[in-house]
Amino acid sequence: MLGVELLDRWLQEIITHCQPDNTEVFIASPEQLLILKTRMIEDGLLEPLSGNERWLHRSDSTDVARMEHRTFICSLHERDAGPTNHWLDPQVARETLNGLFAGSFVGRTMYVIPYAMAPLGGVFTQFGIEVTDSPYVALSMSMMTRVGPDVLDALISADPLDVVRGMHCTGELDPYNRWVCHFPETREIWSFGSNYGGNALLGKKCHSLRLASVMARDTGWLAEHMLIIELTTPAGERQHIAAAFPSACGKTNLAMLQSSLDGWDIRVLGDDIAWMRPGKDGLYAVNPEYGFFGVAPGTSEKTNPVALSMTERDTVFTNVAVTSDGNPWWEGMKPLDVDTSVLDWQGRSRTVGDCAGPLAHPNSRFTSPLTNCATLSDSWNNPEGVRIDAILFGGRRPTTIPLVMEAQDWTQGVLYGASMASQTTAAATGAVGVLRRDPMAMLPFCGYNICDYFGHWLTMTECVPVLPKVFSVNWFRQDESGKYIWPGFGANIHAIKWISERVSGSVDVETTPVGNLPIRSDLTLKDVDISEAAIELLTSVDKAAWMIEVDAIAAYFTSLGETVPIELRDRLDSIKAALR
Ligand code: OXD
Ligand code: MN
Repeated sequence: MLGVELLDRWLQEIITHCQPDNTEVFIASPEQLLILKTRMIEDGLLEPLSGNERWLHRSDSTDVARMEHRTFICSLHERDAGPTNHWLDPQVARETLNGLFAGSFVGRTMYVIPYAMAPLGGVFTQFGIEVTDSPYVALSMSMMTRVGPDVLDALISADPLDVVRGMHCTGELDPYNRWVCHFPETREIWSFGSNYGGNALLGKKCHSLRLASVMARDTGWLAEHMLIIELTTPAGERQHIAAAFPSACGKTNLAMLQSSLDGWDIRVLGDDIAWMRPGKDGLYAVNPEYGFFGVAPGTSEKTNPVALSMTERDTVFTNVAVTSDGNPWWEGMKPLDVDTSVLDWQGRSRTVGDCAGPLAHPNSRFTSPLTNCATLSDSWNNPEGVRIDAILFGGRRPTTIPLVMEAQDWTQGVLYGASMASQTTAAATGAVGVLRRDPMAMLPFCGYNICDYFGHWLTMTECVPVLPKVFSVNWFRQDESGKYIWPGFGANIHAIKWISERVSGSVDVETTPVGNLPIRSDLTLKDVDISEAAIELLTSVDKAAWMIEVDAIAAYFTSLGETVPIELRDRLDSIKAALR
């Protein structure tokens, strides 16, 4: 039991250094959950809402989103963090954070949370331990990751060097003294000064993306910011799609899309993260998470009825508004009368029509277990994963990028991912609505040099027997007045159907230098309220706009430095030449 001894020594060092009043190994047993929730209610950290096991948590008003400029990759060599990450010398990081952690748990309980990412018992399974002084983190980790006696037993038998060790302290919640540090060489995460989402629930972005992407580079697989869905065609064929979109661009909505087309069915496996490994006949994927941490505003009967009904029980809401009858409310939900009184996300008494800003925070969230979802695929807990047939890359692009197009080969597919761009959202602090490049939607989550990451994607041709087809999608085209042209949401099934038909080889394409476009008559567009002119715009290539786009991508690659793979640069050059 060398593993237990090593992990125990690590925990003892933390106890000596951080000095908690008590230590509790948290395996989310019913008794532990009851005590935890009771304590949180007493301390004002949790409020019961109406309905079955629904809870509200309010975060500090300065701690409402991921903070990318306070997130660091502490690799031994600066080059390994690359041009898109903030690098911090690991020794400096350790010294600084050791200073902050010293005595920081005094007067508090230290929760030790052994967790697993991915279904137990397969090649994908990984273990981690998060140590935290935050009951909110303990509760959320028990919903977002696999926690329990079986996980603890399996973790104890795992190689301790493979176990990710995460240390989290709420600290003073000072935004200027907030640190989310990753040590890829030792598989450690040290997080101080935040108690929100991806900053504090270390199994999510920190483990499953930033550290896992490094492990994936080293051992030949992919850790990606992608949803996974399962599609059943009218012919009964099952296909699986993984799709990358930046934060708050509709991944949860697409994952829970309900088909309005006869014979087509969609099930969800995950809405945020996909781990994908070469398998016997393709690329196999699992969702490492155990719950959904969805953006609440905009989730409605129209956009995502599945998510809405999922949140009717066993759900923790963070930073939403609350109606006088104890129901959660957010912008986009059924409108309330203008003089209805509600408590806003900070607990202030307001009226709906008071024009004093949003009632729910734009990045307010719901946390629900996967098993709450009525459209969950029956493969969700399969340790082997599912074989991916198509990969989608998409962002918020008001111009240029068509509704859907297919890459002509893997290199062009990687180019789609590497050149992705999107208007920024409230999921991270900073300006909203600014177009920025977000390669593979991994800009904030790739734990190593992004140029090496592109190269790693290109090597998949050597280890995956049959590669998925790659597509670019864009639900966010706007007209001159800024109005969205494509209705999105339920209408996206038409793009998905075309993608599926391309996978099964039943429809042809129109070939262009930037990719393969649908033949207009193959897009059935039943019940979609859209003009012919708009469809023409969404399914054609504007050469002048694309010349500008290609130059912008080239400039972006130049800004990343010399090591962007030559295959991608050459491909861009040949697209440019063909557009002339
Ligand atoms: C998330 C994010 O919370 O991407 O999933 O920010
Ligand atoms: Mn995400």
